[in-house]
Amino acid sequence: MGLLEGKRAVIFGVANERSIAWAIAKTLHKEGARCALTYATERLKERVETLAHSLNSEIVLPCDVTSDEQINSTFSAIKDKWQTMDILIHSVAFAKKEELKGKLLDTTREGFQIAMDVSVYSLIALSRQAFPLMENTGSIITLTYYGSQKVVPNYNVMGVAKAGLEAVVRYLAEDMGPRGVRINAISAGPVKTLAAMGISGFGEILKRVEERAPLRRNITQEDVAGVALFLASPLSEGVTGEVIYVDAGYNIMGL
Ligand code: NAD
Ligand code: IMJ
Repeated sequence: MGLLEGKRAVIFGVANERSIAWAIAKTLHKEGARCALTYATERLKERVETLAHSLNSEIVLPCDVTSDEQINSTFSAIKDKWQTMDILIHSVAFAKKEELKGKLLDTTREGFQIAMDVSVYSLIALSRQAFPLMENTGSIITLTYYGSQKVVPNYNVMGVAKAGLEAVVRYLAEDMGPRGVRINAISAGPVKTLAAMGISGFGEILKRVEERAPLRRNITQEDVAGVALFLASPLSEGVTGEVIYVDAGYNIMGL
């Protein structure tokens, strides 16, 4: 018997087979969960459908999280097909590439708004829709990064967004806790995904982690998926509002 037998998960953030959300989807499926996948743009439709079919996933829906209309139709489709759900995975972030270099000082109002809307407000909007479908139990999981706590070169507006995201996790934990719905963040170490492509100096960052992290290695998408499984399952029934680091221990070091 899997840890998630009979559970239903809705997963946001699969773009390709390297996506952290994809590793999470595979792990939840292996433990018996049924998975619905969503994709951000038509360009991703075919790839995400192919990945979904490999998990016998019966639900694949378009959802750009900046659109209230698309969020509404996604959750009404879930309600029609499943009536209830148990797990929500939020593995979504975006900032304009110009904002992820140079100085935070040069962040534009528009660049700030986009990063906050896609990467932070979306967790509130998706949670609000998922909450009524979760019946006296439920687990919501989002992905964050250490650049929310300490200055990481070039992370800039995304660091500010992730700080906001982590605060959202705490406030929503209090809002939803009384009905048994939990929400937590996983703070992942750097991983080579689409979201890490073209980031200048990413190779050096990976090397630095390998040299300095207590485990002397980088993490994989599967390392993240293992902790997501724990957070999605009854093993973590007493845990909510937390940020759990999956970074080979990098964040504990002082020097
Ligand atoms: P990824 O590019 O595979 O995933 C990011 C996802 O966000 C994509 O699927 C993309 O389609 C989606 N997205 C962007 N704009 C969207 C929109 N408007 N509507 C709906 N979806 C949208 O990369 P990833 O590394 O798997 O990133 C997933 C999460 O993990 C992100 O929150 C990221 O900040 C976080 N994270 C990544 C790393 C890393 O080093 N890769 C480290 C820590 C945290
Ligand atoms: C991203 C930028 C700068 C430094 C970075 C990252 N470091 C890490 C990341 C050190 C690990 C990856 N990360 C944690 C993210 O959250 C990435 C988010 C992201 C990436 C892109 C790239 C392509 C694009 N917009 C993006 N928006 C958000 O156009």
